[in-house]
Amino acid sequence: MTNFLRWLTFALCLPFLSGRGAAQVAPLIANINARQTTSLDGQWQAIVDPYDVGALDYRAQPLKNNNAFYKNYKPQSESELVEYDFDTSGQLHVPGDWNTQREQLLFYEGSVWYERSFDYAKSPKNRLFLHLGACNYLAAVYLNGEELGEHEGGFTPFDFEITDRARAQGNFLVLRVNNTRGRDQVPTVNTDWWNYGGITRPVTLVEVPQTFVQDYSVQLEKGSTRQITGWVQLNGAKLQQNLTIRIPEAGVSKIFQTNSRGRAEFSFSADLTLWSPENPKLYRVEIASETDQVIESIGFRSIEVRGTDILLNGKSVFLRGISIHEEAPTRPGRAWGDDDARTLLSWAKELGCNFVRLAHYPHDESMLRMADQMGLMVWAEVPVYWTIQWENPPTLHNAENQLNEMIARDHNRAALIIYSVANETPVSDARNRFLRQLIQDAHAADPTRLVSAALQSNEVAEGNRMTIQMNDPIASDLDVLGNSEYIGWYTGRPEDTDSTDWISEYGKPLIMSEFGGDALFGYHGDAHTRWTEEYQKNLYEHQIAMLKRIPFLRGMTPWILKDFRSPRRTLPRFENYFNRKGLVSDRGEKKEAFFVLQKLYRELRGAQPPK
Ligand code: GCB
Repeated sequence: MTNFLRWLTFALCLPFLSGRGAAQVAPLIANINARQTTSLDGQWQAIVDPYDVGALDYRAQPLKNNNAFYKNYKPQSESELVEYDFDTSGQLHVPGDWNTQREQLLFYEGSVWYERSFDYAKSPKNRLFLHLGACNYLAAVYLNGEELGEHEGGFTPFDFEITDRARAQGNFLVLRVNNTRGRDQVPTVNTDWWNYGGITRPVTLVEVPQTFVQDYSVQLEKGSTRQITGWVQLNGAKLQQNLTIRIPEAGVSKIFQTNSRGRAEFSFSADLTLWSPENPKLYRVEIASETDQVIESIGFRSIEVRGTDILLNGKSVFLRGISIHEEAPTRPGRAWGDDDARTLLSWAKELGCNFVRLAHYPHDESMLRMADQMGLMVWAEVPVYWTIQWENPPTLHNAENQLNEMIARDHNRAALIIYSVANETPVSDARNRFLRQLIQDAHAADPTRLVSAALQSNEVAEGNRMTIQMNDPIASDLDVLGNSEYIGWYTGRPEDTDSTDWISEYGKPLIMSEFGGDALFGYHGDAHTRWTEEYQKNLYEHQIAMLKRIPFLRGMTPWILKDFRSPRRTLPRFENYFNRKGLVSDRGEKKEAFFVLQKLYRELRGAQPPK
């Protein structure tokens, strides 16, 4: 079956399955942790369904009878045939990837059905939403035997309104999550990370008033360090309301009115202590309408580009970064929640970082909030990775949707300074058009932040020196250039960096978004023996010497903080399905190269880039 047909089957069976029409994915509710919530995390019943028998009959037609798993049907008599049973099918923890919860699911790609029951007595005055932090990759969601809707994209949150569908007692929620890779998907079939499937982030019931504060932007205006400009969006029947925005510590208390569409736009000045890695100051911001109130922690800082400089709060800054995959620090599987975020970001802090690249897809919201608190600037990314179907309009639509969902969730985080729209994508007219659309979308959704992409530059050999010229047609559209290179690992020897020069005609700042090489922790040898810590250390030393000579370099995020699982990495002894380019092993042990980078970052701390 082609991917398109697979998705079509997945999507088409939905409307037939349920009695009522499907609810839509609701506009995302910002900052759900500040609302009245009930967690649905814990052990869920789970049926592994590699042939999708829970959705399709033996003619591959959508199932409409009680054999459809979302009905959670029980036989009514001893003679009735029902070939599934959630209650006796085993459990999976939510949140969590299924791959690392059962040995036989390590490489599994397909459907798993999840079920859990809950009681919930909501106030009759209020509305109820179901919030899913992330499900990889496709999710179809059903409540009490009726379809709520579906969602595509493995790393962004989505909500459904269930006000009229949930009952006080005996609800059952069923999800079909499918992580089959597809050529037309985002990401596509080919990646260098584990395709962890499942309900990988928390599931939450959110109770809000009839008309509630759905989302807001309270941010410094681009280029300003004291003008706060933003908007508030109400959702509900009473759209025209008085609205108060208070920042008590800064002495701010302002009153606005929302218009007939429930929106208020505002701009006012304030005397603020600015957020920075050295002083990650967060203010308590209170947004109150007549019917609802939300409390947020927001930091205020400006981020701009001037020539080849990146200016944080008006001052040139060098981004001392590291790339991070969303893998748990010291146990197998996807990371989620505050504890994992704190450990991963503490390692980055220990390295001396002021910046992290959250590769290659949106990470859990807790990473962004923890970065806000710990003082780490963030590069956030969508999984437009390698060879996306550039010519396929649904693929573009999907990428745009994932980008917008990421921005909708994170646009109040001071830590977040750069949106990256792509990673190492081959230049073509169709690709350029696709990425230009994403760049435009990011700027339109959030004019205050910078947009970048990890590019790959061309090498031009001249005598015994190598010149690498930044040249990519989309470079002109980006605020900051990203570039990934693997001199000393995939090309040449680490020493080749000694005779490599970089040029760029764009007059823009460059972040070296990747460089590195693999080392197995504890494996030692000489500096030219692959997989040794000495090889990786030597590579870092030579890379750093080269990077210091790039006049327009304003940051780097070497690849990568921690070893991570990848199905592409089959070599026994050294890889064993792990990419070993981590500075820290999969068990949290620091390799020698960690200390090389740490030394550089200690030197650079506080130093200004060359003028
Ligand atoms: C890259 C990719 C990254 C890989 C890395 C590698 O260029 O962006 O996802 O994991 O190289 O180790 O090859």
